[in-house]
Amino acid sequence: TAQAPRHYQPTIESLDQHPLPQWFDDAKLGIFIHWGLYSVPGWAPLEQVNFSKPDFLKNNPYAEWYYNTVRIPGSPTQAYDRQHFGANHNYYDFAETFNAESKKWNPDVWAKTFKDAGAKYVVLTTKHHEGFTLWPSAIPNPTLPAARQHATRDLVGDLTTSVRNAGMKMGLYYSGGFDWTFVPGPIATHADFDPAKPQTEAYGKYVDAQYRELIQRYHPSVLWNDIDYPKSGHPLELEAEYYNAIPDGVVDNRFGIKHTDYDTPEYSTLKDINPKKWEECRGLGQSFGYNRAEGEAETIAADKLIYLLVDIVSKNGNLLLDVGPEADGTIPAVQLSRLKALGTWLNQNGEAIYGTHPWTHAEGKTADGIDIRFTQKNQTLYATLMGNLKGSSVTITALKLKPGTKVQLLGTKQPVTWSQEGADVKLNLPSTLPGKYAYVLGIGKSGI
Ligand code: FUL
Repeated sequence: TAQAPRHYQPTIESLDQHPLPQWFDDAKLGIFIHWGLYSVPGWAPLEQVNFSKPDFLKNNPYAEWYYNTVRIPGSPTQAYDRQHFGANHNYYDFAETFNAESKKWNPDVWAKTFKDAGAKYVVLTTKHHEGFTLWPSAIPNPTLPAARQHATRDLVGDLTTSVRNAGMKMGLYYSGGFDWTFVPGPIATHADFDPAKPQTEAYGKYVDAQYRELIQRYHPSVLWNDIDYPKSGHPLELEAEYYNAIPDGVVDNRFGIKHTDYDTPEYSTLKDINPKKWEECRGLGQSFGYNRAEGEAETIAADKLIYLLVDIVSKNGNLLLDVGPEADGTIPAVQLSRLKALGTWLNQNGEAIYGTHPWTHAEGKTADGIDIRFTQKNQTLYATLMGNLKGSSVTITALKLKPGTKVQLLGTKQPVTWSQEGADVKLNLPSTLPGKYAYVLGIGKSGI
């Protein structure tokens, strides 16, 4: 990694000098939280995320887009809203309920849940597209009455404290591009995206000032901007100031400028090892915000979730896995069950995940068609077999080991014996396999 300059300047060249902090590369798993006024109705139609579908915005499965979707004539969200809250309901009325409910929340419980899931960092929405801020900002929103523009409790500060006490890094999401209190939209088609980005001087100042407030108050380890940055604002100055204040912080690629510490595919993974660090974000279902309509069937299965993480890490990515809590901070049981399965698996097999690097290639297969993902660390190559192993042996195709190479199944003490069979390696497995879903072979690398 390059030597960090002592002082960053507001230019792309200077920002590009920022080395990727080791902690972010090593972390592999973060928890994303979408929590806001939309958590009160907490509803969206059960659709698959697919931005290219013509009616995507009318049937938007992202529950955090509630205030937008509700204003698209004929949308299922509009029908839901009328049925539950009446025709004359104002979305920002939810502020009262949200402020009352979120007082019940215990941030230490979240921090423990995320830590137990194996996460090394947390990213919280401080302001989503709706414009409501999760901290009592001193920078007034000129478009809303004070009681409706921000949380009365300092939710950002309280979670930051709990997350740090639990030994994780704390990051902050902020929607710089859309703010429906400044330009309400609605955004009904893709053509509405650009005109919905507020560009006034006042909005640029507002965003610049709120970001500075967030940095000064909470010293975030991640600035996760969304959509874009207002043209009337100063993203280069902001990022330079941020790095000068927090040299081991990271910024994402959604500030509308060329510089980034990492790329952020959403509900899509990269197909091969990417030299540039990346981070996939997605919900446990098809929404980031809480959607009460989602249950077991709509939530990613535990095995698929583990394969997703393993696949991403083998290709130089992190997974920023989103939970959508209810207004009072309750994380739905179906989401908790997935976090628990992930944590249990990582507790046994985390050695093959945390602090690893991609190998020469990411993917492999067993002779009976089970997918393998490779990672490496120090002197060990890790082969994660993503499926149920049958029988007392397994063959990894197209892998050559030197005689005497030590192989171990993570979660067991006994060494695994093996034989080279032409281009393939046949490994003899213990009679009972440890854990579930995916099995990791640690292969002494000096032997490859
Ligand atoms: C998107 C937003 O529109 C979604 O609501 C969500 O916040 C996701 C992480 O980024 O662009």
